[in-house]
Amino acid sequence: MSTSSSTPHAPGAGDAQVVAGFGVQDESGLEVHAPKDAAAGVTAVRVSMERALSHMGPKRTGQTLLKLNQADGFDCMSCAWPDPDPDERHAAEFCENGAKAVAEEATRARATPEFFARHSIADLDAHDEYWLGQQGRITHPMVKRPGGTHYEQIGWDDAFALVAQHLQGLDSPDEAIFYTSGRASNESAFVYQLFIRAFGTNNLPDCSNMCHESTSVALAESIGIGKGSVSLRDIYDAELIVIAGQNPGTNHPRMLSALEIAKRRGAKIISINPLREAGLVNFRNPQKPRGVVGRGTPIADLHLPIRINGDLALFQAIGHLLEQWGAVDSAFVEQYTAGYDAWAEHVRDLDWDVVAAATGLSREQIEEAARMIADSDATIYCWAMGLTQHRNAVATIKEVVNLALVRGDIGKRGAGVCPVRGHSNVQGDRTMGIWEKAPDHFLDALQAEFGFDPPREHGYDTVDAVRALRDGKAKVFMGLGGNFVHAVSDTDVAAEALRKAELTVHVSTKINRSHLTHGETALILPTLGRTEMDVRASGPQFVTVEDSMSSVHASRGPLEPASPELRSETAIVCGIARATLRQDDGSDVHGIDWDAMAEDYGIIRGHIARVVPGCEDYERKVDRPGGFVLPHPPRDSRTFRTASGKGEIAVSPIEVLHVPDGHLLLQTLRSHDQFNTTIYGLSDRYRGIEDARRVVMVHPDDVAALGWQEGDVVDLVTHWEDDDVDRVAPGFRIVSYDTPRGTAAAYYPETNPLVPLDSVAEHSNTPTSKSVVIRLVPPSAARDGEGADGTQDAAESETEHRSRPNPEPLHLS
Ligand SMILES: Nc1nc2c(c(=O)[nH]1)N[C@H]1C(S)=C(S)[C@@H](COP(=O)(O)OP(=O)(O)OC[C@H]3O[C@@H](n4cnc5c(=O)[nH]c(N)nc54)[C@H](O)[C@@H]3O)O[C@H]1N2
Ligand SMILES: Nc1nc2c(c(=O)[nH]1)N[C@H]1C(S)=C(S)[C@@H](COP(=O)(O)OP(=O)(O)OC[C@H]3O[C@@H](n4cnc5c(=O)[nH]c(N)nc54)[C@H](O)[C@@H]3O)O[C@H]1N2
Ligand code: SF4
Ligand SMILES: [Mo]
Repeated sequence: MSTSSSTPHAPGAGDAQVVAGFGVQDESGLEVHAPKDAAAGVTAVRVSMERALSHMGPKRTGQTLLKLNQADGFDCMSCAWPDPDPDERHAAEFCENGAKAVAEEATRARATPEFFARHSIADLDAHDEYWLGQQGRITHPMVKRPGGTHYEQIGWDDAFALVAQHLQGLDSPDEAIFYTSGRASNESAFVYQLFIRAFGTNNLPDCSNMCHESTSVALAESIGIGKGSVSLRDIYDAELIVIAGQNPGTNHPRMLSALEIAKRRGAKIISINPLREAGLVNFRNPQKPRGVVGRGTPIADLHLPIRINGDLALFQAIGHLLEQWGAVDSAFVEQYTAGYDAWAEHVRDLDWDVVAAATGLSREQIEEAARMIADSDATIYCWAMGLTQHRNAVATIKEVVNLALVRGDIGKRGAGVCPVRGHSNVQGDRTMGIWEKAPDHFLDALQAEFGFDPPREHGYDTVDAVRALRDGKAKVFMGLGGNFVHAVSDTDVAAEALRKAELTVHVSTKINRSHLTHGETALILPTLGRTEMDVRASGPQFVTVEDSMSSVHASRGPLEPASPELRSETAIVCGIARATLRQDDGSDVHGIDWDAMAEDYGIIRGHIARVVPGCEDYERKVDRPGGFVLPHPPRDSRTFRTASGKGEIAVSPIEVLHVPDGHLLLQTLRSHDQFNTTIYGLSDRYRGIEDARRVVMVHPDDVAALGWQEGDVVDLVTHWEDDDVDRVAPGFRIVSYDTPRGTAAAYYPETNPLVPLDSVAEHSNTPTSKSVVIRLVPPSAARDGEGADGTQDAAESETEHRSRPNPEPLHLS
């Protein structure tokens, strides 16, 4: 065992130090280095190529990467960052994490029926997400029958009949839940919501409920549309870009190329983040000599190391200063907004002590940011999960919009609001009607097109879906992509809920935890991915997607499918719909021709053109290079379809999250080597953390003040007063890290057991994954054995949820 040094792990700290030999998990190989101060560069290129070659081999690597994000190729399935105009694209128009996503999908590994015969479900469930993902693409439809221990092969028609039989047997269509993850194409999403509504429910939870729902709610109320108002061109033209609660170097890497262009044209950048994320410090563009051999491009001009959840207070303090300085666009406010006076009165009353407590920032730091905003004639506000996953997330985002509105930064070149979406087509899925609260005008259009009366009552979102399964109100769960049980909060509760289902159905590319946390009967329906050719009876098909900036375009996969048995998501959904809604004479209840849509996606696009606002003439517009941009009234004409017909400036009280002594405020975030619940590897390169995921990053002074040392193994415990349960995520190693005092960070999904199901954002019901109050306690092994300190606290409460430790260390030695 190597020895540890307790040198604080802060930027600039020295060479690599190996931390091992502590506590109960010394077999894992955690390695801690100083965090990087630049993102991308040649290492990113090397890692992309290594990953691609090892998973796909040279031929598939060439076939895929050269078609990635090209106008005649396929859309990157990783994040929703937009592509430059077709004439501005490079031959290699992708990033390291795009290449990893492609490699993960286009891998040569296969999980065949023989594989499932060799491994019982219990056996598979003993492995971690990384191992599961490495087993490769699922090749055949698989079923687990009641009482069965293994998944066995099943034919497609039998699988569809099985789903139909369960759905038809329900007392009400509302006993079924249909989840969507944001990788589904517009075509598959459209037929999916059509089927679900034709079946008779609005139970359409999606990953957005856990992601940017707070954004959608806040923007819809403030500016009348739940989407961002900027284009890539605006980013290039901005004078100032504010990036709050987002880690683009890892999660939207090509955003750095856009920021680099903006910087070189004179833009300033403010980063608001508890962590000094590498991509926000410096970008080494591998496409440019300065990124390969030079010093790269410094990104943030000002970094505000905000305390977790301090953003509402920060933006309000900035509003206060702008109002005080008279740095308000009065003409814009007068003509286009409502609520200014009440807001001005509210922010005039600001209490700087409260701001200091909430943000952990000095008044000078906040004034510097406000001055930069006051001096800019075109500011863009970008944000992601660091703002959306808190109790007050909707209020926080409205406060961001307030700044854009009082400065006249909406509907102006180089300015606007820019929520940066996660999944590559999460925004498109919503546009296509994947929404448990779809508005009446959408349902009216559906009715006019298809002649049936869609249900109007709102359905379950993700949190309500778990509650419904838990309480026996829902009996069938279907997921179009995603890994529901591992993505949603309160893992133990969610797993128990899903296991109560009579039927679980997953349309998936690869094995994941949700297949192993199954209902009495369970189906895995393997599907084509974006990298693959989709040939139907009418010929080769393409699909369409919408990026974070409302640009819609076509995607065509270049590869032979991973198995001849695979079907497209669209064909699978149509198959289930046909089987479920078929009458005795073989016709569809509502006369919908599912077979025709499955064979020719052009027919679906014809329906989309007539049902979805802004999609008129869809077929022609999507198939031109670069596609088209959907209308956005505030951006296009400063038209606000809100209650008042104007941009609403909202008033929100600041509340400071109370963190008792001896506790920390934990955020759960992504490493550089994962896509949500898919774990590509164990390297969080930019943060200098290698070969381990069960780590908790804590400020060195807090580590000492709490009586620990770096490398100690602890359990993370949170106490949720509402149910008086201690939730425990066991076995995390402490890494000293430059995060504000009193805060901590650890990876998702390992930390999901800590987020109580009922701990959600007000108005959006999004789990509060970025503000969990925790204690570090001695590991359960020590507590169970000797009653060491901490035992008392954990044992006091009535119940304790202890999540099964992820068996990761086995794979780390
Ligand atoms: N490679 C890769 N790409 C991805 C994904 C992936 O897993 N891997 N996931 C995709 C998806 S679905 C999404 S939604 C996006 C997510 O993209 P991000 O939102 O960038 O993802 P997170 O890792 O959750 O990072 C949140 C960031 O917010 C900061 N933060 C946390 N709490 C606060 C706070 O209270 N205030 C402020 N100001 N900052 C805070 C964190 O330090 C971190 O930098 O990425 C998408 N792209
Ligand atoms: N604690 C905590 N929890 C979080 C978050 C957090 O920051 N912290 N983030 C939340 C966010 S932002 C999100 S978006 C959710 C993510 O929630 P999900 O979208 O449900 O999760 P993913 O991990 O993206 O789903 C991965 C699975 O999708 C399947 N898949 C991959 N490609 C395809 C495809 O082309 N078609 C089909 N049908 N299936 C495919 C594979 O089987 C893979 O296992 O998690 C949320 N949960
Ligand atoms: S920025 Fe996002 S969409 Fe673009 S290549 Fe990278 S991962 Fe893919
Ligand atoms: Mo997301």
